[in-house]
Amino acid sequence: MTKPDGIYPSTCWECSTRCGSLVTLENGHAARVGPNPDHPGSKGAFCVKGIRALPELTYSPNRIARPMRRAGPRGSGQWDEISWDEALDEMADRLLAAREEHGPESLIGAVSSAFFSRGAMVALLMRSLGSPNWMMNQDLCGGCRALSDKVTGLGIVGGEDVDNTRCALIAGRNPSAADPVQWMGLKKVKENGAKFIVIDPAETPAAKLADIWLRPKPGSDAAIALAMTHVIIEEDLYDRNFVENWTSGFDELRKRAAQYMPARAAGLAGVSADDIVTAARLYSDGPSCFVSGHGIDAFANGVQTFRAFHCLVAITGNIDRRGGNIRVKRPRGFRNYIDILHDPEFALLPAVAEKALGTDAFPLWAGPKGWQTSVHNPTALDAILTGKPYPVRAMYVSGVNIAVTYPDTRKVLAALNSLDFLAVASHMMTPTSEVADIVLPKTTGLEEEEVSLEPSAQIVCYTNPVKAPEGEARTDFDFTTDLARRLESRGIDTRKFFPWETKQDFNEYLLGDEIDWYLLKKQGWAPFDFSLGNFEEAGFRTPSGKIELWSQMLDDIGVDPLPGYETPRAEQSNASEKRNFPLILITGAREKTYHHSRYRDQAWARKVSPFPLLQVHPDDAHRFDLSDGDWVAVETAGLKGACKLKVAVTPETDTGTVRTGMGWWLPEADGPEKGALDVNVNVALSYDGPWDPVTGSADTRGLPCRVTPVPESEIPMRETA
Ligand SMILES: Nc1nc2c(c(=O)[nH]1)N[C@H]1C(S)=C(S)[C@@H](COP(=O)(O)OP(=O)(O)OC[C@H]3O[C@@H](n4cnc5c(=O)[nH]c(N)nc54)[C@H](O)[C@@H]3O)O[C@H]1N2
Ligand SMILES: Nc1nc2c(c(=O)[nH]1)N[C@H]1C(S)=C(S)[C@@H](COP(=O)(O)OP(=O)(O)OC[C@H]3O[C@@H](n4cnc5c(=O)[nH]c(N)nc54)[C@H](O)[C@@H]3O)O[C@H]1N2
Ligand code: SF4
Ligand SMILES: [Mo]
Repeated sequence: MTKPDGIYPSTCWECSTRCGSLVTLENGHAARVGPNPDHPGSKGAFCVKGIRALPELTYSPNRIARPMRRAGPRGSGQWDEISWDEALDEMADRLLAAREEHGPESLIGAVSSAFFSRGAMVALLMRSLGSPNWMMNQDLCGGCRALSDKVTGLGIVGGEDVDNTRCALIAGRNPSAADPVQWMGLKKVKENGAKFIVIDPAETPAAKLADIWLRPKPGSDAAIALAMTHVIIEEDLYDRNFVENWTSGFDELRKRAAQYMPARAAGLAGVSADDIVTAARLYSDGPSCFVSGHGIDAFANGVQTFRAFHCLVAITGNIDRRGGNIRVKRPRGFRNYIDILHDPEFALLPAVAEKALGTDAFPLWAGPKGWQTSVHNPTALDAILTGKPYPVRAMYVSGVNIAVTYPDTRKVLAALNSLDFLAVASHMMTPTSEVADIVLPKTTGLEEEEVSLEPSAQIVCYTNPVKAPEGEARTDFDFTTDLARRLESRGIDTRKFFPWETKQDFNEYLLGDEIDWYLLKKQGWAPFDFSLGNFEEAGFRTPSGKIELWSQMLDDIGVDPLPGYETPRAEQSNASEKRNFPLILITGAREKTYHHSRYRDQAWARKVSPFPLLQVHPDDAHRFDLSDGDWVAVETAGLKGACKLKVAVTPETDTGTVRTGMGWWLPEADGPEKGALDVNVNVALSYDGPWDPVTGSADTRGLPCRVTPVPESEIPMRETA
């Protein structure tokens, strides 16, 4: 129901930064969305996606208004609008038909992460049908960081106290584009005298402000972190007290780090040894805050790279102190979505849970002991295509655009097209929903209620459903529970997994008993009590009960228990590969206007960022005879396909390294792929490995590539839409 006109404190739900917002309702219309200056988490920071993209998405003529059923051949673009009853009954029948014919594990879900409530809904729906299989895209996102954090026992993901730090170590992170709150905080502490150490092959806005900027070869960061560790130990700059009381494996780490003398690491990473030494001294003079990002995650050595940095954070005692990396705190009784998935009450029988695809190879990632209990995506895609180790025939996708955001677009589309049944919940038609059998219309962040924990500010945030949904859109909670009830009436015991009647019940269940609901709703956030450095009381969740510099959990699965460096992918190439693929590709550089594949139909965004760009260093432009504005085809050594991008000649990227974004497709283009086979960088990437031995992450950066001109007749777009 639309609320009376007025100004409502809420939380922007477009990304995991969760800025505090103020939504103005005028004549029942969300006329303005803007920052909430009184919000203790975001402190008035906000971005254009919250101001422009969210309301525009909500009122977009492109929004899916009603459930739809495919009316022609798959991908033909022919749809019949149907009622929710028809859509959910058909979904229940088709999922049960696949289950009957091929077994419960032939059903699979897909979602972006368990961070949002839809993640829990997808996983619980699969479980209620007896399937342990659901994909999430965290192997491509923060999965390596999360796993390293977990096996090391830190619990610091999201707890960067940049506001109070004296030194920020910013590695593989471009906060100016990715996170306005973090970026505002960083700029402010810098003005107040804090130091920046930036490790990034690109000259980002943070690198421009840096006291020391290390420009490594992509994928070589572990060498730098280990060398910094060596210097800090050798020069006795570590926190002896903290190490003795709260860590294990220090001697082993010391010996490992001693293999990375600054001169050697400098050679491996292509940076200066003096800079490594200066960075180590600066970082040890804390409190220092490790600010990490996707640039050192999501690649085949991501966990070991993060382990090297996480051990550095630990031996300098920068854990759970002001200005350092704060351990995640929670209100009493609070549960996040991941807690639900690990709660025995919602568990499958062990024999069923262990069937999750990829559990054998990646037990700390997939299956019952896995980080979020999901599957290894490439193994799941292979199962869909080959029927091995068992058939996977029906899929439910919610809140992820996998035909654009997973590597190897052709393979992903082949897998989706081969399914017996595909249902997709989305706001608008995407390359993923175009090949569905049933499409479900979703509410936006102005139309649904969400609660979530903000670990860096120690508050709980509230997203206020200020207006009634457009058309017949419903929330993920609402229609998934409805579907579960329909499955129940068909004889499946889904109630155990969906005990809540309303979203409000569900949110109250998550909140526990400390948070004041009234206050939360009224001001859009609520504080809770917490203390820093309570190691005695809270402990560390590792086998030894300490921070494990030498990791028992990694040793148990046959992975190096100490952080290690591995020769980057591009340097492992043989001579002929180096000749054929002379450049190194970085993907994923964020654009302020877009959130991954979202908002690609919004005119203002396309005006600001009209083209998918490939940054090329002036030296390489000269070497390969490329000019600003040329259209080129980028192919990687896996030879999966070619992505067409427009050259931007700039010294922002390093010599020998070309850098692009991600998420491009063209809502206005013909065919079900809508440009996903043309301008989407994932068409050129492989998902077939090498994989990180812990998370199964594939390389989305550091890839050997080549760049060739695109003939005039094959240029995919002329100007803005
Ligand atoms: N506007 C906007 N904001 C977003 C998003 C969005 O799509 N749009 N997405 C959100 C999400 S889900 C995520 S995961 C984050 C991602 O945002 P970030 O965590 O900042 O990640 P990236 O922009 O992929 O990469 C950060 C930096 O890593 C560098 N890099 C690449 N390879 C290497 C390497 O080998 N070593 C080092 N040291 N650096 C390297 C890149 O040059 C880049 O400057 O952004 C979030 N915020
Ligand atoms: N090559 C390469 N690939 C990458 C990356 C990279 O750097 N390089 N980055 C990776 C990273 S870090 C990430 S996080 C992923 C992002 O991958 P995705 O999660 O696929 O990205 P989005 O474009 O945000 O897709 C979200 C979709 O869900 C819909 N949606 C949004 N909110 C809701 C909701 O509440 N309910 C439902 N049902 N639908 C909703 C949106 O309309 C949109 O279609 O991409 C990964 N892929
Ligand atoms: S950074 Fe932008 S999109 Fe993300 S929560 Fe804040 S305002 Fe919303
Ligand atoms: Mo991400």
